[in-house]
Amino acid sequence: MSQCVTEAPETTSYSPYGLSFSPEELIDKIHFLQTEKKAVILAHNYQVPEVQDIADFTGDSLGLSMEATKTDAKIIVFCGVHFMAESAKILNPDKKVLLPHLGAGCSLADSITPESLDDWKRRYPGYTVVTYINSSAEVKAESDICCTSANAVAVVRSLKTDKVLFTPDRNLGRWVQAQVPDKDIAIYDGACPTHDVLRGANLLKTKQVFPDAVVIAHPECREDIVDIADEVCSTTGMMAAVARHPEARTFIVATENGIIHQLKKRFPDKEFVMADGCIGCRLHCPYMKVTGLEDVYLSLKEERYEIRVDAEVIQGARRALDRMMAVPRDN
Ligand code: CIZ
Repeated sequence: MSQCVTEAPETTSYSPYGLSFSPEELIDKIHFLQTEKKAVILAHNYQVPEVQDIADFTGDSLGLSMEATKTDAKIIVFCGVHFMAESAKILNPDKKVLLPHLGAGCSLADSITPESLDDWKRRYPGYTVVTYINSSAEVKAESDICCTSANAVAVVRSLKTDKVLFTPDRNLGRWVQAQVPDKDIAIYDGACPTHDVLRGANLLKTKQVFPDAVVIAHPECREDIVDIADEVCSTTGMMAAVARHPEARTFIVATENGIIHQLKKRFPDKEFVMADGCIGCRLHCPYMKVTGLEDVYLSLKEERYEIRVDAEVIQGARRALDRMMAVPRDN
């Protein structure tokens, strides 16, 4: 098989805005504006390395939004995708939340709308709706409770009811069903194309090259991947999972390739290999990678693109998020 490259992919210096600042100049300008405007910069674990490196906090979407609630920042620059910035707005309604690039969407979040959710609710009357955080504010507002990949099992277990409608990720839903077999879980038919593309055969080939490696997989991966994995967890859970294996030198990682940067920073003496056996060319989310340093700079400078969520929607979505936050996380 083709040999693996374990480094996170390098990014280019191409400027879509015709700016001619060096990366160092951009970083200085970002820090200057950040201080001047009392802004906090949040970056998801899947962002490009240079954006992760200028952030005040890196992590998963919920962890980041919670961090923002603890700061006195007036502006939140959310380097992630749209639904994440919306969650930050829902949890921080009095702060200005900026998404640096409008192209930062999410196919999984787009796979469910309030109308399609209504249709599923009609098909499963009386079922409690558990909605993954990868969803729009409107869909959250129509749900009973939210979950993340770090607490999905705990959220479903915490429910008094045995009948659950899990949306929108079918792989995460199937993983939850396997952990909570006593509940009847109807599962919506959405998936993250970045995770769903990986197959067990591909992972097994990578394992042949690194037979002693510990396999860590995100629960958005398909069943044949999580069945092979030694650890199944959220991106934040992956940091703890590596720490749980001090004897291991190499880890095979089945999630979006941006995580490698954070893992290598925290565990510089370990080796991280993408599960697809290359630099993660398949495990690469195009939406997570649209945001560069120039977008962060322009976002701060021009206070663009502001995320606005209707007050009634905020109220409904907040209720679903608050119910979730009362449940302790799995990993
Ligand atoms: O909620 C998040 O941040 C997502 C989508 C994944 C993760 O595990 O960090």
